This record gives sequence, structure tokens and C-alpha cells, in this order.
Amino acid sequence: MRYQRSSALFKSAQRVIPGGVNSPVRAFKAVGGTPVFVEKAKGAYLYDVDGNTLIDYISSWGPMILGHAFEPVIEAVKLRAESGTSYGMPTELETQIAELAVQMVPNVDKIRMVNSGTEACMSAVRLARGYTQREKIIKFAGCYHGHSDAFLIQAGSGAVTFGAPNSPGVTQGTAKDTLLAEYNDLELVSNHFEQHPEQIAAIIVEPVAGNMGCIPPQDGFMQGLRKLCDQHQALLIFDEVMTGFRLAKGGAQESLGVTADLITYGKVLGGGLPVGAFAAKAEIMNHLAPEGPVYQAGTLSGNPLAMAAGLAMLTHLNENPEVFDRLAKKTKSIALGMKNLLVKKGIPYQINRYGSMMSLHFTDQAVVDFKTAALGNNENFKAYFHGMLDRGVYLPPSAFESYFLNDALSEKDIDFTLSAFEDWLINKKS
Ligand code: KE4
Repeated sequence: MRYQRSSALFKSAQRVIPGGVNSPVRAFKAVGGTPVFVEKAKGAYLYDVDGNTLIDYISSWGPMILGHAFEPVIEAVKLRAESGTSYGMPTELETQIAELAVQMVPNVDKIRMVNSGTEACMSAVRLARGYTQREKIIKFAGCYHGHSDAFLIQAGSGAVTFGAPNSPGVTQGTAKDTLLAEYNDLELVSNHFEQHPEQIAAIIVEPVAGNMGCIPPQDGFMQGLRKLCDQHQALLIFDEVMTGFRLAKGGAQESLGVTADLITYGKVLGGGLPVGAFAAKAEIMNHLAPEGPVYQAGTLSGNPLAMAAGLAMLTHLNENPEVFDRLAKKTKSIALGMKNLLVKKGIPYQINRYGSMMSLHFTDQAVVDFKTAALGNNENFKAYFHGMLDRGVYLPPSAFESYFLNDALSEKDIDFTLSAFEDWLINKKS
């Protein structure tokens, strides 16, 4: 597949944008090669600047659950734009999408819109700290909650430790309040509560992890976190930026049957425009300014175009809940198709899958946390990524990401994907 124009555009971009991209994962650092520049997208397809058509399995990292340029969303944005793009004043539209979101997800009375998943998670942690009057939080190695300081904390030596910053600019002062544990391991979490009685405000967790590949919670893990939070009067924060409005109408809370105290959203909620949000029972949300003392604000929060896009997206999902099962079935057929081909070829692999999220790992060990996710053979992964790209299939450019299927994918697209995979395997250099 030709990439001349992408290469030229990447060179110009690098002169004026750090790394040539506005978000690092787009730069292909984990897989090498030149990032693909997109001209446009429609349905399940991306059209790059070199005239290549690609079947899209990242769906803009989640938002495009109904496929690109979904007509009702486009129409809603076009119509709304004619009335202006931002006012800095309240609109009825914000109440309409808030009412629908609160009706669709369990266990929340109120929701506050922000402009990204990072902002949603950052604000949810501040609210949890303000509400509980405690300072520490527990997060899990390999879970990603956006780039605010409290979350850019990597496990130090050993599995459980005080976090050490994994990005310059994050201070020790911040790191000391973030305690780390391993996904799918309750004992480590319990130890933290024992060692820091009445100091832990919240656990923040991806209820289905999607930032170390896709890692579903093992039976009892989410239920165990719920129980530990109840025992120690800490809040359970579900980071549903990926899973919200993707796994089910009610997201992971509905799909797993576990309720959280604070839930963050993004991606699908904005229909592809910049939206994040956090929600909880009124008892918690009423601590937020201007009602309560916990401050949080945003010039473009509740932006009318973004709300129009999100409302069109949520309305369609709310009226057509069969989308969720249909997507899970498509994901299952891809996973089973790949599995049969990999077994035939005798290549060690793991395929993790939950709903319309999945990932392929080249390792014979079950991938259940960050440590085991890191055991994947990255040379194989790079060859797989580029082999599929050259055959017209766009996958996440890192083994530490999840696929996000969209409802525009047809049976023909799935057959095409599996034939491309088979062709790559046949021609794969060992
Ligand atoms: P944003 O600030 O990127 O909107 O959301 C941060 C975030 C929070 N929580 C979860 C569970 C997330 O997955 C994300 C962002 N996801 C990444 C994909 N792994 C966004 C892609 C990117 O960084 O460009």
C-alpha cells in the first residue's frame, strides 16, 4: 500500500507539532513506520491521503460505535452549527442529553459534562477526595485514566508500591498519594486499605481494561473492589470512558452487574466531538461547585455542537439497544476466526474479548494484568500490524490498546479481515 503523501504530511507536521501528532499513540512509535494520515471516513472505512481504503478497527479509539459520519450525528451537528458554536451560557440541549444519559446508566442522579476523558477522571478524583476528606487513591498498573498527574504513576519495584512518577513533571508530592495495585488481584488492594486506614478516598479502575490490550475482570474482581470500598468507606470510581455506552446502554455497570459510586464517561458520549463527563448520586454530585465546595469548571463544557452530536448518538443507542449484542457477535466471529487460523499455524497467542472490545497478544500466557500483557512478542505484533495495514485493515498501532468494533462493519468486512489475516500468516516470515 502506498504512503507517500502520508510520509510527506508527517514530515511537515513534525516541524510544527511535537512528534507530528496531537496525541502520542498516533505516531506509530510502538510499531514503527509512518502514521497514516486520513482524508475522510465513512461507515466502517477510513480513506487515507494516498487513496488507500482501510477497514477501521479503532473507531477513533471508541467514539465511532455506529461507524464514521453516522447520518443523524452529522445532521445534528450541521443544524446546530447554524445557531452558533458556543455561548458560555446554559442551553436546554445540555439538560436533554443529561436526562437521557442519567436514564440510560444505573445508579446516578446527576452528570457534569467536561471536554475529555482526562478531565472527567481528574475531576472525579477531586470530587471523591473532597467528598471523603481523604487524599490517597488506588489505581492499577496498566490502567489509563488520561494524562493528569495523579494517574501518570508507574509501579516502582515489585507489584505494589508507592507510585513513582513515570513522566517528568509529575512531582513526588503527587506520586505519594497514588497507590498502585495489579489488575485482577484483590489482595494487593486489601493490603493498601490495611496499611492506610481511613486515608484512601477512592479506587479508580477500568471495569473492563482497554489500555493494556483488552483485559476483562476475572470473576469476583469487580465485586471484590465493591466490597472493599464498602468496608473502608472509600468510593469506587468506574472509569467508563471506553466502556460507557459501548458495552450496553448502562455500560459496564449494567454488563457486569456491579454498581460504582462515581462513573466517568467520554468517547461515545460525545459522538466524536470532545466530550467527557462524570456522574454519581446527587448526595455526591451536590458537593460540586456551584452547589458545593469542590471546584470544577470549563469554558467549553456542554458545548452545543458536542451536545448535539452526543444526543444524536445516545438517542440512537437508546432506541436500538440490539446494537450492543450485534457488536459482541461480530467481535466473537473475528476472534474465533483468528483463533482457528493461529492454531492451524501453531503460533502462541491469546485473544482477549469482552463485548465489542478485543485484543490479540502473541504469548502463550494468559493476559490478565499489565505484567502478563508485557510478555507479548512485540516483533510479531509489529509484523502483524503492518501486515494487516498493507492488506487494508487498520488496527490499533500498539499491543497495549484494544480494538473497538463499530456497527457499520459488515459480514463482508469481517470475511475480508480474516482473509487478510490468513494471507499474512501464510506469508509470515517465522
Ligand atoms: P481522553 O483524555 O483521551 O479523552 O481520555 C482519557 C482516557 C480515560 N480513561 C480511559 C479508560 C481511556 O481509555 C482514555 C483514553 N483512551 C486512549 C486510548 N487508549 C485515547 C487515545 C489517545 O490517547 O490518543
